[in-house]
Amino acid sequence: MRYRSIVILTGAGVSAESGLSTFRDKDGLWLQVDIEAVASIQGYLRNPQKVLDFYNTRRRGLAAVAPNAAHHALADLHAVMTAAGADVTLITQNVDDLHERGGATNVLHMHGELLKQRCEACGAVRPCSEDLTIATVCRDCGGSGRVRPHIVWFGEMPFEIDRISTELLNADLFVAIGTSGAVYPAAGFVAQAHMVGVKTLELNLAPSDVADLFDEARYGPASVIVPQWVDEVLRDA
Ligand code: BV8
Repeated sequence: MRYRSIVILTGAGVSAESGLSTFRDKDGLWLQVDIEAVASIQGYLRNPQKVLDFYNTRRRGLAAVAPNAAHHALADLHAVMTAAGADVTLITQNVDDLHERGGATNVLHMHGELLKQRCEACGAVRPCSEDLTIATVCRDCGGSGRVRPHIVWFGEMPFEIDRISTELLNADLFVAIGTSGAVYPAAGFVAQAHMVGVKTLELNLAPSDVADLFDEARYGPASVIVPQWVDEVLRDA
């Protein structure tokens, strides 16, 4: 089938084979730390340096990993389909930069990015490659103690939700890749798509929490099943 508008949602599973921990698998991040203590606004207000250190460690970890075949295949899909006049919207829950390093452009990071910081005092968002501390000074307003990771914590509104809803309404295919379907509103996108007749596909290592809502599903490692799926789509492009 020739698609004219594909919306893709990725989760931690697409970066797993690059060496980044997922959250809810057997050795996942949320089994190693108290999720509320390090990924919620309450945790940040209670102990900001603890939260900053959690993200400092993950930001430093990016230097040791590289994009895998799934990241590269999704970048190729976007490039070829847009050149053919179709739309591909790549939404990720991931805060790493592997989609970009795999060649993707216009990635929509709905949960924010490890390599960006935001000043709570003036709202300025800037690139962030160094560790943040509670003494970090904002280069825009000069305030200190208010610079945080540009990350969406539990209880905070994800970015670009309205734009995502519009893209879902106008799509003819919604694909979820490497996500457990445990976190909302992202886990609700398949239901939103299904309600308006958009075809839905799950590409994952194992069935997600919302697997039964998908029209079609393929299971296996992302580095194998994503390039296979992209090749099929591009054959019909
Ligand atoms: C909000 C920060 C509203 C960044 C994250 C009760 C019911 C429903 C909802 C709620 C509820 N109580 C509270 C809520 C809301 C809450 C929520 O959904 N909680 C859940 C836990 C119940 N959601 C929120 O708080 C969101 N905000 O709702 O705001 C609002 C409204 C008005 C005003 C203000 C607010 C905010 C959600 C974002 C939170 N931030 N992280 C970071 O630190 O990284 S979420 C966290 O989970 C990560 O960001 C991650 O992106 C996200 C989803 O995880 P996955 O990516 O799916 O990873 P996971 O490990 O779970 O799964 C990996 C999958 O990959 C598995 O399926 C596995 O099989 C697969 N896999 C593994 N290896 C491979 C593979 N697949 C392929 N190949 C492989 N090799």
